[in-house]
Amino acid sequence: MSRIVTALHDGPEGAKGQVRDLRVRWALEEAGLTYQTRTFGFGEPRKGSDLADQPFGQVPAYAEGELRIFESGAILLHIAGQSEALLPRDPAQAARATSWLFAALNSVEPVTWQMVIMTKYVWGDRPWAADARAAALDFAQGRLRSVANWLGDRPWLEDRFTVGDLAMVSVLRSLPADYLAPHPELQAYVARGLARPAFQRALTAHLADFRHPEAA
Ligand SMILES: N[C@@H](CCC(=O)N[C@@H](CS)C(=O)NCC(=O)O)C(=O)O
Repeated sequence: MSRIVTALHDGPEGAKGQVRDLRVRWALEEAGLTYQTRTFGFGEPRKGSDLADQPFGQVPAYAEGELRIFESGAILLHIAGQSEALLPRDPAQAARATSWLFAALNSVEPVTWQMVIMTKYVWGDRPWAADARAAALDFAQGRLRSVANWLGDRPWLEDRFTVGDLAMVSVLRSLPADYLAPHPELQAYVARGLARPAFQRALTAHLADFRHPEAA
């Protein structure tokens, strides 16, 4: 079965090591599934490739045989469905893992990455940016506190590592270090996730694609 993940081979400062193909690669590595990548330049027109049919023109998109999927969350869920390493067989446990996948991408990522980073890098020169950033930070810290309280001293969000942790760690690791500083539980949790050999393999492959623009 062929599997292809779209990724970027260049991008703005800070994109390297952060683009969301990384979480898909991580899931594939955890599941022990092989894949190839197709890379694009940042903002490069992508017409002419069926994998460019990501409705928002973004990466990652994913092809598996004839199947085409977009949105990192949907891709993660699809991959997790193929591997007990990511999704427990027990339906109740699988539902909990799925809940955390959605929580990471729906309740945490928009308020942390989108709001906080947008007010700094994207809207940073607007006159209201500083106020918006302070408010966004405050709100985001509330969400981080909720995750930290849930986690307590447990290693993972539920009884074992699942795709929910993969998504949550992926979201949290993208934050500037000082955002996590008030939450040692989250710092330890992220460190645990990043120490997984599958993440390290995924990161190495992600960085390798960035280092070789001619690989497109
Ligand atoms: N909600 C989407 C967000 C995808 C996204 O933001 N992709 C960014 C990289 S992380 C992108 O493609 N940016 C480059 C571009 O739009 O050309 C997902 O989770 O897949």
